[in-house]
Formats: sequence, structure tokens, C-alpha cells
Amino acid sequence: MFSDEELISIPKKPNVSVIFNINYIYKLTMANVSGKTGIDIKWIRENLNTKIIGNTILNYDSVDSTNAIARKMAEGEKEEGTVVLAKMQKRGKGRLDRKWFSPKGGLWFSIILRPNIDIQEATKLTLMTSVAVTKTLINLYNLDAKIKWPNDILVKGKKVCGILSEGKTQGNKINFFILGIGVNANFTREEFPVKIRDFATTLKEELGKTSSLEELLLSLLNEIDKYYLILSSDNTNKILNTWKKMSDTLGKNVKITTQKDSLEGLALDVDDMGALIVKSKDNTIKKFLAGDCLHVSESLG
Ligand code: BT5
Repeated sequence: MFSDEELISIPKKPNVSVIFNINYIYKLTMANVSGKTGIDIKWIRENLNTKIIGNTILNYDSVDSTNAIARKMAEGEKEEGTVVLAKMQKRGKGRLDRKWFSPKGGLWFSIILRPNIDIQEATKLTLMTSVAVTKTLINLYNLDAKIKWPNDILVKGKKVCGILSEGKTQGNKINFFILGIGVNANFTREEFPVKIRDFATTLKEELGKTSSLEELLLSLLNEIDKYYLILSSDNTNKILNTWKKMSDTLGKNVKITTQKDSLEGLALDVDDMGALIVKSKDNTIKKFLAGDCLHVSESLG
């Protein structure tokens, strides 16, 4: 019996010797069958237009957390671009070990990256992912999607997607980085735990119909790859400018809470590291590379 990994790790452009390998043909046939998420991985691979992301796609039924699996694989030297996908997560993770509600019908996946950047630049990866996700939601569904710093994608002020960025460092450099992305897709708001029901939404709620997870995943992988290449080629400004246009946070009165302190003030800008610049009432200016952001009021201009 082949493991999930073997079934779907098909070389994108097989060479002749691979084509005549009987195992490969078997894998190809099996992969043709819809994957465990109901997503046809073979179709995804055939239509992917990426350089790095999606070289391997691991498709699971039910897992604790795709980030946890991807992390373990990255420790084991699994290559950059590997995608770990699951139909549902039993212990989906948010930041600071918060719970991420991940029922069947959502799109839950993680990507292993090995970026050649310093630790201080890690926030840029979250920002570029937010841009890629937002762009996808706008292009595919014409939704009025916006970014709440640092890692939420909102539709009409409600969270439709969360991003969990985790990494391991080596000296001042990043050894590996796991981008965990959760999109509330094909389930209704009633299914959310009561505590988050008023703050969260799903694509199904916003569109009034179910959407194709295949099309969504394909588009997300293509966009993330595109922005990752832009970031890797040192063209951060392009990403930051797009981020600013998509931001729901800039110009708003916010309360930023970190593990050390909190500050209320006007969200002025993001710097070229992706840090949020906030000006408090007493005109103190502070930069935050991470933290929780609460939109206290609508635009202050
Ligand atoms: C996040 O954390 O928003 C990161 C979410 C990342 C989820 C993906 S799914 C694939 C991968 N594998 C994982 O295990 N995780 C990643 P944070 O900003 O800390 O937000 C967490 C908070 O959002 C929770 O405390 C709830 O209040 C709320 N929440 C939980 N589940 C939600 C959902 N499905 N939709 C909207 N809000 C939710």
C-alpha cells in the first residue's frame, strides 16, 4: 500500500525513465481519484503555474494540524514548496496556541518555505501571503476582501481567513518557515462556535453558494508562489504597496497588544519590514512586528 505522500508526489514534468516506471503509472492512476479532501490533486498539479510551491502535495483526511505536520517534515529536510493539505483539523492552531476551528468544508493547508532572509524580515512573509490570499478572493469571487494587520483576511469586517506563520531560525537566518493558511469556505456561520460566530464568516455565507476548493487552492498556490518570487527577488516595495492598498487597518484607531505591552493609537503605516507604525494620543510612535490588532474605530483620516 502506498502512503498519501507517495500517491501524490508526482514529478511535474516526468522524464522518460519515470514514465516507464510501473510504480509511477500506479501512482498516477491512484492520484487521478479525488484526493482525501475531495480535491483532485492531479488536476491541481496539471494546472499549477508555479516555480516553487506545490512540487509535492500531501493530502490528508483528518489531522491535528497541517502546520504541525509540515513543521515535522521541514525538520526532516522536506523540500521547500511542499504543501500539506487536510479535509479537517482536530487541533487547528491559531497564533499563541489559540484554537482554529477547522471543520470539513474549509480549506486548511500549510506550505514549507526555506527563504533566504533574516529573522527580522519574517513579517514580510505573512504580509505577502495576506496579499496573495486577498487578491485571490477578489479575482475569483469579486469579494470586498481586506487585510487586517497582521494576519487576518476580512470580508465586511469578518474574518474569512487566518494565517499562521511559524519558523525555525539558525543564527540570524531562517532555517525553515511554515505558512499555515485556513480559509472558511464551504460551511455556514451557524457551524462556528458561538464565541466566534459574530466575528467570522465563510465564503459560502458571502457568496450564497459553495465554491470549488480545487479552483481556490490552485489560485492560492499560484498567487503565493508569484509573491514569494517577488519577495525573494528583493522587490518588497511592490508587495508593501499592494498590501497598503488592501489594508483595512491603516488610518484606523487600533489597539495593539503584544506579550509585553499594549498601545492604542492611529495606525499610520507599515515600514519596509512589515512592522505596523502606530501613533498614540500623546504622539508617541511605536513599531510592531507582531501582536494582536483590534480595530477600535472606523477611519480617523
Ligand atoms: C490565526 O490565528 O488566525 C491563524 C489561523 C491559521 C489556521 C491555519 S489552518 C492550516 C494551518 N494549520 C493550523 O493548525 N493552522 C493553520 P489568530 O490570529 O491567533 O486567530 C485565532 C482566533 O481566531 C481564535 O482565538 C478565535 O477567536 C478565532 N477563530 C478560530 N477559528 C476561526 C475560524 N475558523 N474563522 C475565524 N476565526 C476563527
